[in-house]
Amino acid sequence: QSMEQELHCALEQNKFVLHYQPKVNLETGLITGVEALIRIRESDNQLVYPEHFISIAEDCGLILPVGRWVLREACRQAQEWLHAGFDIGQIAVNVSAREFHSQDFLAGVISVLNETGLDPRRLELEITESGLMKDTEQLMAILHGLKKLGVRIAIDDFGTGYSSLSYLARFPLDTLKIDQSFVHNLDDASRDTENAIISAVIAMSESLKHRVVAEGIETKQQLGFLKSKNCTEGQGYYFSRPVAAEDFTALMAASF
Ligand code: G
Ligand code: G
Ligand code: MN
Ligand code: NA
Repeated sequence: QSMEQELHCALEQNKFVLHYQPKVNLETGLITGVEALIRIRESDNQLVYPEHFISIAEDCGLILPVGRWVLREACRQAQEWLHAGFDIGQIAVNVSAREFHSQDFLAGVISVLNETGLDPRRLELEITESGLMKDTEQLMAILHGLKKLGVRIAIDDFGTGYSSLSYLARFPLDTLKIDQSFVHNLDDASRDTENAIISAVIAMSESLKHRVVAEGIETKQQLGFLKSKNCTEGQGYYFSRPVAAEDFTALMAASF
């Protein structure tokens, strides 16, 4: 069976699941947000990870229904946690360039928010730099439309694309997520470069009044370095791997 067939099948038979990873305040360790990450659950309970199917879904167009499912399920789950009294901060959803540029993207977001009753200010959309590379009026209209609703916009994997800072500064963004490669390489001989890049991104987000989130924190040393650079938020295995919804509930219950 081809992956494309498997994706069709996963949609029809409800085989997608979301796992959740916390974003934390690096000073207090408290949860500031939660990122939803998609997987396919096979009939034998094995998980298939997005690296094996997201680019295929993008190529064949199935990313549109898949993305809609992700958005709806993430908003539904966020609303459930909020009703149960857990302050999850924002729920963050990854959005592919192809979804973001589709005609009815904004209408889709509005309809999911209405359906689930989630406060738009609770939603953050993560888009990669390449997703913002088409400088069209339509792109600006979508960004401002989201902004007007109160939905936050984050740039994911920041530092790995080729967009110029002057280009990025024109967009109404809320958050920059420092790509995990910079954080991981802090341990290597090349750390002067990573050090400089991370410092520059943090300085830039301060002056643009954006929030900054460091991704892929795995060690106490990496955490210490980021704190010394006044990085306020982070995410990574050091705090928690992405986990199933019920495990995320337990994690929140334990931290209050
Ligand atoms: O855990 P991780 O393997 O979950 O994710 C790998 C990659 O897949 C990341 O780049 C992430 O942004 C992407 N990804 C995860 N979930 C989604 C999703 O729901 N939609 C899209 N478009 N990308 C996702
Ligand atoms: O591109 P995006 O940032 O959305 O993807 C996040 C990806 O990074 C997911 O695959 C997630 O499982 C993974 N991830 C999250 N934290 C860590 C970490 O501390 N180390 C590593 N190696 N991967 C991580
Ligand atoms: Mn992401
Ligand atoms: Na990222």
